[in-house]
Amino acid sequence: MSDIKAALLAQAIETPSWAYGNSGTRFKVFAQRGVPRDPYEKLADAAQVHAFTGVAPSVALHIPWDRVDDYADLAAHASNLGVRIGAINSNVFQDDDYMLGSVTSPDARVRRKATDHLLECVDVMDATGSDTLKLWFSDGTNYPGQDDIRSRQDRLAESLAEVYDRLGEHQRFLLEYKLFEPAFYTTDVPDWGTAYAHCVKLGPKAQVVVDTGHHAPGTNIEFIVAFLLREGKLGGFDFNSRFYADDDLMAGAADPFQLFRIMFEVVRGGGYTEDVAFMLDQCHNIEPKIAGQIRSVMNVQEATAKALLVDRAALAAAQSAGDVLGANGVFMDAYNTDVRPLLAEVRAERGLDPDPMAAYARSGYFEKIVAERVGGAQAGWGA
Ligand code: PSV
Ligand code: MN
Repeated sequence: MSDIKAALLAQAIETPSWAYGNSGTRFKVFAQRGVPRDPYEKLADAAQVHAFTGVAPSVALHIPWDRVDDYADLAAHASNLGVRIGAINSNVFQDDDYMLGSVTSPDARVRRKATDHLLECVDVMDATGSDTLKLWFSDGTNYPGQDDIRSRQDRLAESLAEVYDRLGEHQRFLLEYKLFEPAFYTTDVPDWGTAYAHCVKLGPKAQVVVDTGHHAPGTNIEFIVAFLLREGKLGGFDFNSRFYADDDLMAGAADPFQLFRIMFEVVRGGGYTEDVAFMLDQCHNIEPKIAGQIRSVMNVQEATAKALLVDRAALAAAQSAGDVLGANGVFMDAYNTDVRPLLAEVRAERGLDPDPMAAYARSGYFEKIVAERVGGAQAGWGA
């Protein structure tokens, strides 16, 4: 048990800056009280999640949503708050120029502009000390015949190679795939296989990131995780929950069993190290944001604890004996264990309140930011 406790204490779950800003759907972005007005305030909120859970020490930025004049100053601010800058997320999907694609656009000028933005993100990594660039492309087409599918792959490969060459010794990029949206006919990086093929060709600093919301319903995500880990190509996760499409709901809220199965493959595949980044990519459209992040972090912790509890020796014995029901029983025993007392103990051992949700609610932080953050423009999806 002490091994499991040590492993749980060592976990690091990265929260996204954009989770603290206002968000919504294409129908309506709802404004909530106390929401940050700038990246500095987003970091302050993220630091609360770390303060109460002890396992959320880094914060992902999204450029240009988190653009500031002085990134070194932003990194110093993070450090003063007890957190650090995590992955830098590029954004080549919110500019009129990108209507027909960014790095895969048929227009060479647009491709240049998009690649230059990705290179700018590496500059931000240099200035903040971040070691991870996250690339997601909304590129694709809406109609058959609209553009040449294969040429778009060539353009993608060309841009990725340029960015890859710009990476420093301790930097890497994670290529994210997504089945569809906003493109509805073809998407240029629609699945893990496409992302994997590009990353293999580029080399060890290119890895795949699995956003749990980016698959067709029924996809066996843990198989993808097992496969990528075996190939040394799993760079990390964007955890979130989905009921229908890319819903970006709280991790572990829709299907905690799936999250457990994924975490089991991570543990089984030796990915429970710093090399695989456990990031959240979610929005809190209708629930309070900081508390929503704390809940999500706790959900990931619970899935992790259950995955660590699987009796691997008993499982292997049942598997090699062909004992189908026995093996499934070992697996389900771990899933059905209530790990909340164990996690409460782990937190207490770290000097934290065993109940982060209640401790945060008692802290008065929410009331403080509601009172203080008046005036200015609240950060929202897109800023
Ligand atoms: C795209 O849907 C995505 O998952 C990418 O990670 C983006 O950068 C992020 O969402 C923005 O919320
Ligand atoms: Mn994502």
